[in-house]
Amino acid sequence: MSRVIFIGKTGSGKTTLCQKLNELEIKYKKTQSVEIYDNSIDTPGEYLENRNLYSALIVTAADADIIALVYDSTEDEGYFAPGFASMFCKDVIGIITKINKVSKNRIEIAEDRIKQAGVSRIFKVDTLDDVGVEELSNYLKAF
Ligand SMILES: Nc1nc2c(ncn2[C@@H]2O[C@H](COP(=O)(O)OP(=O)(O)O)[C@@H](O)[C@H]2O)c(=O)[nH]1
Ligand SMILES: [Mg+2]
Repeated sequence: MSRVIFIGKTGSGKTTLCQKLNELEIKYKKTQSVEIYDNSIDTPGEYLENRNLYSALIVTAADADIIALVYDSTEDEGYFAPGFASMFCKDVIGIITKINKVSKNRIEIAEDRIKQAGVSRIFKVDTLDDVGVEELSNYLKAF
């Protein structure tokens, strides 16, 4: 299995995805630093929210095979600037989370924004409800 790094705002669902994909108990824990799991790398939301920390993201991403931009469909503000994905010279995918909590329209807005960031593929999941996670997991396993 390839190693994926999750990048996204605080609260977007990165840690929950790590726990789910690594078959761990799902429990809330604030991510204070980079955390390495068997097949995933979890990052604190601050790395994305603070531009001065972009270099930390790039260095941390060097250890991953795939970059996943995690986008919370319940949030109004998009944090990924157009072309954000080109910072990394690797496959960059987009993951839209919490899709069971929002209307179709909001998911489309999220898709639009994350497409502009330059992702190669988009996965739509609700990790807590176990929607779309298998498809994502299969993609990562086959990569
Ligand atoms: N309904 C729903 N809640 C989610 C989902 N993913 C994460 N959450 C919740 O959102 C909150 C933040 O998740 P967390 O994984 O800690 O976000 P992180 O800051 O990106 O690591 C937690 O209360 C999770 O239970 C999802 O797909 N659906
Ligand atoms: Mg976290």
